[in-house]
Amino acid sequence: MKYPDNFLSIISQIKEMKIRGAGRIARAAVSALKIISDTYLGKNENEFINYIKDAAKLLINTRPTAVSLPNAVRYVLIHVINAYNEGADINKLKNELNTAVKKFILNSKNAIKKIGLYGAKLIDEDDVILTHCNSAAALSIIVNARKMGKNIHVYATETRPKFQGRITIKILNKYKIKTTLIVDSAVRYFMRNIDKVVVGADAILMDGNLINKIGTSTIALVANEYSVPFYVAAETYKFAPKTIFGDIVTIEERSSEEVLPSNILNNLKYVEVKNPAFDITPAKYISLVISEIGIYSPLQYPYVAINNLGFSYSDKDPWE
Ligand code: RUB
Repeated sequence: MKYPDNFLSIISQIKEMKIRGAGRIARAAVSALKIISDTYLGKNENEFINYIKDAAKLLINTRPTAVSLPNAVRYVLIHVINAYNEGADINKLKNELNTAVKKFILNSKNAIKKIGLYGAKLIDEDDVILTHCNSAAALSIIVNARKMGKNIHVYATETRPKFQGRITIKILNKYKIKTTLIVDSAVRYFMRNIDKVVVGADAILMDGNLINKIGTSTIALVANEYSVPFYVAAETYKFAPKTIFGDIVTIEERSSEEVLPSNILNNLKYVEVKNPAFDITPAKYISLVISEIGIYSPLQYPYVAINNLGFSYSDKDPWE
């Protein structure tokens, strides 16, 4: 079956990182499933389910690391497949899908707000906060601390090679938050000035380890060296449920072009470029995880997150 253009456009925008950040990717993915449902004009329930499953596979293959994406898709699919198994007709299936999509998006936005409210309480007057990349959840904490009237200063890394730090500084500037932009390699140089590190999450694994933008683990190590608290802002749908069954989360390796243009690289016969987009921060370097259902140690977080995912997890995915 041919996919609608606006669905394909979401697929390419996620791949090209025009839609990026784990939470935004998840919300875009469920909106893409709604497009598939809305544009299906047939009346065959079985065909509809297969069409949705195929679209789900395309979506989850756009970027491999942020588990918010499969979690969001899984949430919607499980609702639709359960209704199908109970004999729902095509209209009921579409209704189920719409309701699940709306609910996921609403819960996701509310989660970011709550993380901001809880996390801001951990920020003190005159704190200097370091953040990395561009995370809506981490920024929610920082912006809320400011809205609570706290005088804060933020150091933001530029986050090579895609410079997500430039998005972060624009948002901080909009909220009139004093900000210092630094190159990624200056993190250790400045750590003596920092009171707290706040970052987002692409995935949190069963052992409490965090996967986030490349460079996060180095920041955590340096924070540990300087005894600076390292906080992770993570909605519960950042938990990777399949790690319970031994699955690993793949670290995305992106094009060398993002680091060095191929017209230069092609002339350097002995040079290669490696461009992993994420790295793994061991749980022992994480002070606290701030989620929408509370603040936890990294080792408690997986247990509370699985109960809040809104679907029963198994070693098989609903699109398989
Ligand atoms: C973004 C990134 C963010 C997390 C959390 O990477 O690593 O820290 O996704 O973001 P990329 P959020 O730019 O490669 O997608 O809190 O907004 O979900």
